[in-house]
Amino acid sequence: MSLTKEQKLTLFTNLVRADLYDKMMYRRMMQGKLIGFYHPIEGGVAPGVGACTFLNKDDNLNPHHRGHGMAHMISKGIDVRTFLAEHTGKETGCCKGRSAFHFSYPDHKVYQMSGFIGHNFAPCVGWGYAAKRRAQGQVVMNCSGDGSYGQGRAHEAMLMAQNWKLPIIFFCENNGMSIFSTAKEMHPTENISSLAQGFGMPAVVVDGQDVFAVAEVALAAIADARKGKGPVFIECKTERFTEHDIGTPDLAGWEDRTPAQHEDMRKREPVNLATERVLADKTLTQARIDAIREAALKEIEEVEAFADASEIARPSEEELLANVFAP
Ligand SMILES: Cc1ncc(C[n+]2csc(CCOP(=O)(O)OP(=O)(O)O)c2C)c(N)n1
Ligand SMILES: [Mg+2]
Repeated sequence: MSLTKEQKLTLFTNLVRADLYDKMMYRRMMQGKLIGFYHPIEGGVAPGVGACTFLNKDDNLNPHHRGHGMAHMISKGIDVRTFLAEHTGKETGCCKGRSAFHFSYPDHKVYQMSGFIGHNFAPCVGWGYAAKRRAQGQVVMNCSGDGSYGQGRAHEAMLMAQNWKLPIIFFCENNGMSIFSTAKEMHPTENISSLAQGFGMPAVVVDGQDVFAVAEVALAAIADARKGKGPVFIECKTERFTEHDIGTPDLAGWEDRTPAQHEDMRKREPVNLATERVLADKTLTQARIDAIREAALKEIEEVEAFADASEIARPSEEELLANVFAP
């Protein structure tokens, strides 16, 4: 499935936005302006954009925790002002600033952005079952990392999804690491997607640094799932350029790599790769690329101003005590 010029433009714009938003989040965390944690997405921004840019608003999305799902969710169309306000602990946040980074966007069928690894598999089966019963062509984009596929519930979910031909895309963002453990230590096979074979589920491995390649396979999987062909497993080979989360030392993988390996990894930076592509195939001119970047920076300025000017989250005593069990 080859992409149209319009599709490439949309993907490129979302990629640039997601990358710049990540840099803003990193900066704000270092400035002490965010509550909770931040798990940077630098180097791994393309899979979320490729997977989610062409989802419909009423498709279910389980976003990956890296970047707190920002690449996924801005591509699906959430209002980023409420994303940043949430992370800044403000009343205008999507969950009124109560959540740090465990939040939701029910209007966009993002019912959980969660840091609990593997939490997504059981609900995704439920959403997939509901989508199949509704028969309106909705799909479930179920994103998670290589780390989550060691969990039993991932296997149960794949079994049920394939058995019942549910419209679920098992979208694995394999950056080769789970905090301090490498995927090589955790998985006996080179490709995590080979797990899908055991369930007779189609699987594809894609270069996760190439947003256009990811989008092509995602579009094909979404189309098949909408037609009722059942689940598909997509494995994106991607990277994590930074520490796991800001403040956590990186004891395996990242620090163990030699400077030369680091340099090699960074040669395949997704925004640079996409820029080379759109210039080479004349999808965009340099002037247009500069304008996209400028527009994204302006958008970020406005988003930050909104979050900074908003009221600090102050739950009332009544709210704090509601639903608290007291014997
Ligand atoms: C159930 C559970 N176990 C352990 C953790 C601690 N933890 C947070 S992120 C993470 C690694 C996740 O690795 P992966 O799924 O590959 O995503 P990545 O962070 O590499 O993008 C772990 C083990 C957790 N959050 N939840
Ligand atoms: Mg990982």
